[in-house]
Amino acid sequence: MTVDDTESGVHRRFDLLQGEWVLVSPHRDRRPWQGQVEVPEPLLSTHDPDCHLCPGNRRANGARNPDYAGVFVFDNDFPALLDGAPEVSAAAGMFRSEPVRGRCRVLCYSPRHDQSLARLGESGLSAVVAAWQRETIDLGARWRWVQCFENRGASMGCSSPHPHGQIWTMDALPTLVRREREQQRQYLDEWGRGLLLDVVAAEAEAGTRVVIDDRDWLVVVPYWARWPFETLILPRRPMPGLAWMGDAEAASLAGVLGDLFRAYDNLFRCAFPYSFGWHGLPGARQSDVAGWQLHGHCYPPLLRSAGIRKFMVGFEMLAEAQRDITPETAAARLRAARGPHWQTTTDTR
Ligand code: H2U
Ligand code: ZN
Repeated sequence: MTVDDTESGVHRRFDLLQGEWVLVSPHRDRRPWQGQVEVPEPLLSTHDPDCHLCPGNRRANGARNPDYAGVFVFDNDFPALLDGAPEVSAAAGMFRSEPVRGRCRVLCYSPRHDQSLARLGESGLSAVVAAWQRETIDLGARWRWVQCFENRGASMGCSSPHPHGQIWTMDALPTLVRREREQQRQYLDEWGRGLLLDVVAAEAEAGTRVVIDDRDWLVVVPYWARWPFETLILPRRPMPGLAWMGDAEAASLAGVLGDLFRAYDNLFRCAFPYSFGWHGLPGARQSDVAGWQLHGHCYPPLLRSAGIRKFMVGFEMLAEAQRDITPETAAARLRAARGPHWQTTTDTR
């Protein structure tokens, strides 16, 4: 089956990075929808006196934020992982457990409450890219895994509209990361080449799933995407993690991210929700490096409009992931949505 005749045919695609099948049912986004409709994000002011993340404001634990001007990084006041002596010991057998340590940080992208990756502009985005790189290198000296990520929008469980992401570290490899490491290792053993470098070459040649074709980066809706408008951000050269990225690549990444997140916002003319994050090695541990290539995953839930999202429930929870439009259609729609942010012409702030 070629890519072109998949629009009408139900089929499965294999996710080489996670080692899982994805069911593709292209016709299914035409089914009637009388279910939940997402509420649009409200218009935001540049500063919100009640926001825990705005400059000069008090956080939930009473600490006061500095009057910061660029990015601002602090230790999460409600961390999911703790850096102290473990309070539990390992247990073997049926009910297996192990202690885990880590540190959680919060990264505010901008002092402006109404900003977002889509609207930061290149200098603002460059500061965010530099912060991801700096934090990863600093934290990577101590921790086995450093996870930079962002949940954007109330529908993704984001707790505050202030533009921010999070950084969690762990002294173990998280489950999904371990799986991707095994897949990349296996591919290297079998083919003698890096999986994601081969994906870059194949996607660039096919072109149908490419969203942004930059000199240093390629953004695609991956062949095996689960979420309707899911994208994968890939460096064009071997690059195990953010620490390996050069200045020119960091600058082009800032441009690429602005381009991508504007396209998302433009697609349904809304503050497009998503979970986004980097999978990159924090340091040069030899055993982890084999075949590993840095990549960014963007998982946005919206399907048909600003109000109608894809739910990963039922069959997806019990059997396997299923998508409703083809990755090729999604990529074409994202390509068409690229350009200036839809609010730049109507925004008078
Ligand atoms: P999310 O919006 O993705 O939940 O991230 C916000 C994080 O900021 C969240 O983990 C932290 C929360 O614990 N936070 C603080 O550390 N201090 C605060 O005063 C508010 C929120
Ligand atoms: Zn704020």
